[in-house]
Amino acid sequence: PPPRPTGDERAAALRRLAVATLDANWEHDHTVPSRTLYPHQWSWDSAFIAVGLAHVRPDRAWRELRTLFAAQWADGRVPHIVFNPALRVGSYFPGPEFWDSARADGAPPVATSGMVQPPVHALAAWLVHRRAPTEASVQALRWLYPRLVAQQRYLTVRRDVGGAGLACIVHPWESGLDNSPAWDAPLAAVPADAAVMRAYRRHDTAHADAAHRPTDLDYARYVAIVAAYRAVRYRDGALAGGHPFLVECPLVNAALGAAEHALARIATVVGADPGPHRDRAARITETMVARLYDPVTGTFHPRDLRTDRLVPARTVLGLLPLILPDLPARQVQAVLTEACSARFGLAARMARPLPSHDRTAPDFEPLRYWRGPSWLNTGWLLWRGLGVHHRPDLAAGLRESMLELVARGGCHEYFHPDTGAGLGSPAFSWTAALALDALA
Ligand code: 9YW
Repeated sequence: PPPRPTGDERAAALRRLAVATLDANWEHDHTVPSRTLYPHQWSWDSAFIAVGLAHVRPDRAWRELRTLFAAQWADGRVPHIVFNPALRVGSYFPGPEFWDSARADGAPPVATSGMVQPPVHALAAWLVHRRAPTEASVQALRWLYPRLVAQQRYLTVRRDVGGAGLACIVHPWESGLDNSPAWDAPLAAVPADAAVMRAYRRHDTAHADAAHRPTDLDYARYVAIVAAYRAVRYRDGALAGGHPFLVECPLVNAALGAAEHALARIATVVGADPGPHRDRAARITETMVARLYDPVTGTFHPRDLRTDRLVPARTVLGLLPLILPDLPARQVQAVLTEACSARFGLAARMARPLPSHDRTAPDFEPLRYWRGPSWLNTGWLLWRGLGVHHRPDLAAGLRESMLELVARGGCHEYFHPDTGAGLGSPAFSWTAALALDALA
């Protein structure tokens, strides 16, 4: 066998690969997640990508965020996809013609989707500035700050369907973990027929193994939910009255709370008052503990607002509230216990990568997208949470496991949770970006 590379050699090779991947995926004013599968701009991808770009091209990191926020809607929503008008029709499903954002009030001139993704952008903006603070980064924060505040306001006011101050997602895609088992129970109530998909041409299954992707029945439901939201032109006023999918997601709300903490820091740089951000952050954390934490399982779960019940599935989503700096000690301990259990296998020396779903569950699927495989972004969020809550031993174990995945498999979209083999797109931007950040 060839000699094992030293740590320095591994790091240098990894850095070269990550930089080359981000360069190849750069498209004028933003980065595509993957040239084949996802050729437009995605919202939370751009936040992770900016965190990585900050280490090599801070100018591009700010450009990435500016391009995304230039497509923000008048009501403050940051769309989950900004379509590249130069691409031919049919390069992604569902494309601009399906979303039809032009007919919605307050949509930007460029075509976008009508939904959101986890609001990790304020955290990203803060990390980009902290990595390379310059006059240009202060200017960039000045431009972004009111837009980030509007994004928070949209989520906590217009999307507060439950009335408790948390944001509600109206589609599994808004969680970023499209086909997570977390959505099975709420989705089962959405009427749909797999035959619906005969009317559409899926693009993903032409570029990726269908056995790894959401099923046609999943897609039929995804399409039915978008159709319901599109029919009211993406207005949120009537959601409570009958929208088919209404869920409070632990990741989206943890990101919301972490964003207020980041905004408090950004506020001090741009000369605004950090106080209201700190107050809102404290309220979000308290409300999450009251509404999404289950003392019996010792982890966080989504709340299905249509039944007012917690979803029983134990997925990686339940661990991510650890990114909240003010999470009380009891919940920190409980989440660490869950993370270190056989379900997720977190350890100072990890035997296998962190899975996206409980590996002891009967519906754990090692190859199917968010139902088992390991993803770098959820690993990175947990890694940050371990840093925030002073667990350098576990943080080091998780970091090593993430870097080893990329060093062996390349910048894949996701990885086999047992073997670490690379799966999905082989040149995926957030994998490259977050590896760069973990290396630094
Ligand atoms: C799809 C772009 C997006 C991510 C999502 C991920 C996937 C789109 O890709 O959704 O067609 O499946 O689930 O989190 O932002 O990388």
